[in-house]
Amino acid sequence: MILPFRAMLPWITLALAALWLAACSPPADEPPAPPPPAEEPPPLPAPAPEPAPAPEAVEAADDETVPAEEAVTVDDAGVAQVTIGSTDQMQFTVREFTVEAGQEVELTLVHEGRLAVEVMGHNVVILQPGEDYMAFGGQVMVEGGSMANDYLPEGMRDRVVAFTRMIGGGETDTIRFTAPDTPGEYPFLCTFPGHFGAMNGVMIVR
Ligand SMILES: [Cu+2]
Repeated sequence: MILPFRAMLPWITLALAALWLAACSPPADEPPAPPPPAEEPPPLPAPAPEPAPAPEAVEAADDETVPAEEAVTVDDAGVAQVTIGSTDQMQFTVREFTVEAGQEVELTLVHEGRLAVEVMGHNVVILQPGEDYMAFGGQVMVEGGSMANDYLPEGMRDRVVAFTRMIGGGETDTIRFTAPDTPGEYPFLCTFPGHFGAMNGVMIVR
């Protein structure tokens, strides 16, 4: 049956009131509304950026060291040709090379950097076997090493097989000497103050 609107009004009002009550005041025995769902988990962190390339200095030190077996070429006259690079990062590019006992050796030191000799000077000083390059390098200053004597005091030169002069960025120095007749390990170093800890190597005579 169809009631007139006026007759339905109280019911409608009641129903609306009930809805309003239900919406606004949940029954006491109902558990509290669950907390709103947790926020969306934060997005995964973006993939880490590519690591920055290592500074050139470090790469140069590691990548440009010439293997001992490639450090020497023998020319038509039988002379062992050795080129040792040196850098503004205080590194030798050759840390070991081998020559024959009594062989003629032509050794070229190249300063591949740009810094002046007073700041980043390098030389190659080859010591007698049994010498300790750390002890020798430390003694240079005690014995009066200076730019004037290429950081190789006169009184220490009898402990040396051969040596280049001290050079700065862009310079080279070539020396020629006869490899000792005694096979063994002949340490070499740069005698510029503070360099011998990083700038050292060994000439092997066989
Ligand atoms: Cu040096």
